[in-house]
Amino acid sequence: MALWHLTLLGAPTDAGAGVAGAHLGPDALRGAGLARALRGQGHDVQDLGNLAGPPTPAHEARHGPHHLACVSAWNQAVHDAVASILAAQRVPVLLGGDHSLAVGSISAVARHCRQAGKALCVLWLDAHADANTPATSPSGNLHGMPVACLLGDGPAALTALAGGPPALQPAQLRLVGLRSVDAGEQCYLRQRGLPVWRMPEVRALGMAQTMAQVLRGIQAGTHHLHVSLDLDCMDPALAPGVSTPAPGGIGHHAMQQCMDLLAASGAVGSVDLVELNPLRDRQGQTAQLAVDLLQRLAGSA
Ligand code: B3U
Ligand code: MN
Ligand code: MN
Repeated sequence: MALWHLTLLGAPTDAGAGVAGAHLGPDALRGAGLARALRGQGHDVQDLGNLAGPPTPAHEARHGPHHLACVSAWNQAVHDAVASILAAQRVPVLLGGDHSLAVGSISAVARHCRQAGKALCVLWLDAHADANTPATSPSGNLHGMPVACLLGDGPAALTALAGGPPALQPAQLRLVGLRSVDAGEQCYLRQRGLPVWRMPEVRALGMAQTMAQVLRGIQAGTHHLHVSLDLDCMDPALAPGVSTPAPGGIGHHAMQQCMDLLAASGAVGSVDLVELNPLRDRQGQTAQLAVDLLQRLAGSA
């Protein structure tokens, strides 16, 4: 296994979620010993601390997605910070915060890959498709829209972060673990031809076979694999500390296997660790699990 030069970056906001608490995620991950655990494996770990950004407004705007200005400000900050980390040849690990922040991080990764001549693939581990647009969203919450934003469909303040063309094309994404998909999202996934492995399929194939399909054609050296890990992909019995739990998720062993296979690919170049909600956690069990998973994802140096 290779030594990773990791940079942890906290984005303490829950402005994209409909439930309060994800803003406490970065510090809960630190409290669970994230940096220590990774250093213990031999990795070089830098922690930039938490980004600054606006507080989540108490009231929603009457029209459009909730807290768009606030979410955009956080995403701009995340974009700029992730771009600097990548320019320094380090692996950014974004500690969320809600999943809307992936627009900023992945937009920066996409720009970086364009410049570096690397093929980008994004693994989206999630119970949800996060593929609503403002027109289809049943909630108005922006953490349900980042996939569409990254494909160019969403509020301009977010889609523009990629700096020109959309950050991603559908074939660059792989969505795994889905089991809560809205009607509008179903249409969107089909229309855009997004590669999806829903829970029944993951269960039927097993994680090893699922990941073999997900990782087909991805090679260390030519490819940059971004892992966007929404902790609600796991079963809530295992990982209760999330804002929008959905039963029937990925189990402990399968999740560990998934991380091990990603580590073995040698292609992981950036990570989002999002949607931890410490207010819903039980004795820090979800935060602890997240630390364990990130350790496996980085592998032993
Ligand atoms: N699809 C729903 C629920 C949801 C999406 N992402 C999360 N929850 N975390 C929505 O609000 O768009
Ligand atoms: Mn998500
Ligand atoms: Mn989710």
